[in-house]
Amino acid sequence: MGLFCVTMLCVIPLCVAVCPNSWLRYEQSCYHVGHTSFNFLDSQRHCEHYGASLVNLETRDEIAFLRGYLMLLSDQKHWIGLSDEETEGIWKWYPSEKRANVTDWQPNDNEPNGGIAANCAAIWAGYNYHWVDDSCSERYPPVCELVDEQAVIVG
Ligand SMILES: [Ca+2]
Ligand SMILES: [Ca+2]
Repeated sequence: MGLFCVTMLCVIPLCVAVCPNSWLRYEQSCYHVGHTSFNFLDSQRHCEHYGASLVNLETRDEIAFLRGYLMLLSDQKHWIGLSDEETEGIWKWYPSEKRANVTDWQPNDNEPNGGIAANCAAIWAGYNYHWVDDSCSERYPPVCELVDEQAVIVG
């Protein structure tokens, strides 16, 4: 095996997907910080255009990685794939519907505090890159995540 991997770097028996241009590798995923602003759903569609999804932050390490990266970029505000649109107060990753088990809400302002008017989550420089809930119709650039198993393996 391995020899037929075209878009993969292969260290037999392990194939590591190469991230697309301008995407950043961390652990088993590639990340893309968007520059164009969209509402939450159009942000997800924008990520899907790359075969990716809005970023899902499942671990403390992944949260810290992305927070540090956005700090470096000094970017203002980005959608992440977290929503409580379906049930108020129950925050789930989009589109997997998995409940968030670790979160990074801004601690000093009682986030998430927007109730039914704010059902989507963003990372915001104004909160030192912690999370804020916001109206899903607001427009911010997305952070997209391409998980390795989502990558197209050309065989
Ligand atoms: Ca992830
Ligand atoms: Ca809400």
